[in-house]
Amino acid sequence: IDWQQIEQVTVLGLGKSGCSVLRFLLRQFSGRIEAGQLQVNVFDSRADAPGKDEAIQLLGNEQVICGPWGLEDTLAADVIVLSPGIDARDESLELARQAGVRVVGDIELFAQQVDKPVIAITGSNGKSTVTRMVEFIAQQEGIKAIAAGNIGLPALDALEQGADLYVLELSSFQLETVETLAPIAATVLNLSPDHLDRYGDMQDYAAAKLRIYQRAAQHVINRQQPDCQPVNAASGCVQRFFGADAAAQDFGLVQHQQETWITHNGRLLLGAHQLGVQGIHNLLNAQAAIALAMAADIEPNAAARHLTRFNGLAHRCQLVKERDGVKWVNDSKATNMGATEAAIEGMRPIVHGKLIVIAGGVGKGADFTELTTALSKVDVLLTIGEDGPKIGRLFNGSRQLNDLSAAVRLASSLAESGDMVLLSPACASFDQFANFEQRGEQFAQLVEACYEQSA
Ligand code: UMA
Ligand code: ADP
Repeated sequence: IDWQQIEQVTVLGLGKSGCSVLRFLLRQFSGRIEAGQLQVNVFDSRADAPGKDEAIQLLGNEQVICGPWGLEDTLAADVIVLSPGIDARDESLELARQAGVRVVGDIELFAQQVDKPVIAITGSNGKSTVTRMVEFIAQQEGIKAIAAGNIGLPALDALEQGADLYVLELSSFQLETVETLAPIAATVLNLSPDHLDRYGDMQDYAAAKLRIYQRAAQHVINRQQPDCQPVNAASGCVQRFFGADAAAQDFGLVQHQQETWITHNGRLLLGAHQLGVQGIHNLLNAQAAIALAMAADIEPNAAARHLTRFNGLAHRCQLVKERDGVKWVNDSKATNMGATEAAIEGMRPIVHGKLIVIAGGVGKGADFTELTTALSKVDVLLTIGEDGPKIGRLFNGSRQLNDLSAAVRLASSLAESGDMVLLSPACASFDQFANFEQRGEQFAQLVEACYEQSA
């Protein structure tokens, strides 16, 4: 973007990304903005947009519009900076694009400014875990690394803080508007149905994710998922592969003395027992993180050693209570089928009694039949939320409850020593909760309350 030529920027959305974009524009162009040479307008369809007060403070009342925008607004801009939560297929955006208006996101603005290496991570599941793993490995090596993007800290705010390595978690929405991002390494960890309310089909969703590979110097590739493979690679691009199979080259998994091990180039690198996170899916996450760190010149042996001290993230298969032989596991971050499938597959081998699963919420257009195989490994299924019944239909004898509290109480009355109760909703939370964090925290509190009452 040749900013000297730009006279009007329209920022759509006043959440975290939108506010970070406003702060960025004011940092970069305060002179031109004050002189009236560059006009910045911002829209948010919510009357009580989260960033409204900050935006008014930064831009003044006139420039901040909380209410719907129309074609005349999008056509008036030279550049539109779109928040990821806003559907880029919106007609007023489509027509503006056709009329020559540049439509970008915060990540593209970041890409045009950043002068330090970037590692970029996407996938349907595991993004946050791998992002934190890479950040942790790099920090342990003494590199000033910051994790940003979809993980919560807007990329432009991270840029303002300054780092020597940016580890970006990117969603398909963010990738839709990325053009020039050139990471030192990029990965699409895996693909399973998600966000199908925003995409025509899986191909559209995959195409958005695969954009991450476009200008990456190194590709970290899931060997076992053909739809995750980059469409093409520039000459000189280094490709490293990972997967749950045995592999003579790059990263694989083998059984050795009754334990699963990650191998690198055929040699044992890291045993499952040495990792603080459980399940095959986390071994794949570790492989990807080690492979990505190699692009920052970190030796696989060193990266693996650091990962032995990496404790998992909250709300991802997190043990929140163990009492009277019953394990309570919070996997509230499982907002799609792939995550719940991984949780059930990962937990089943370590549960000697019943596996009691609580699922349901907002299904985002998913066809849950793909969960049938995983659900066949479950002993009791309790469902909640608007799409709970869609999941319940796949399981003989499932029970739909009014809310999480009722589900926890019923689970508690059913659970005996050796059992596990796993909250892994396969759904978004916003029908009954503010977000997945609140759902997970409530779960932990409800579990505590059960034991307090019975004490
Ligand atoms: N808005 C509109 N019209 C719409 C939709 C939204 O005006 O049609 C407004 C909302 O009223 C709100 C603002 O846009 O005020 C919210 O913007 P946003 O939904 O793009 O969210 P941000 O607060 O900017 O947060 C975004 C990411 N959110 C989404 O992609 C939905 C955050 O990821 C990310 O952490 C943050 O940028 C910083 O980079 C969250 C997420 O849920 C965790 N991501 C999805 C996921 O992981 O599945 C993709
Ligand atoms: P994301 O940022 O992509 O949502 P997280 O690391 O936050 O990923 O994990 C989200 C959910 O997916 C959690 O329920 C977690 O247990 C599960 N999960 C993590 N890694 C994987 C993986 N590689 N494959 C499938 N599920 C995974």
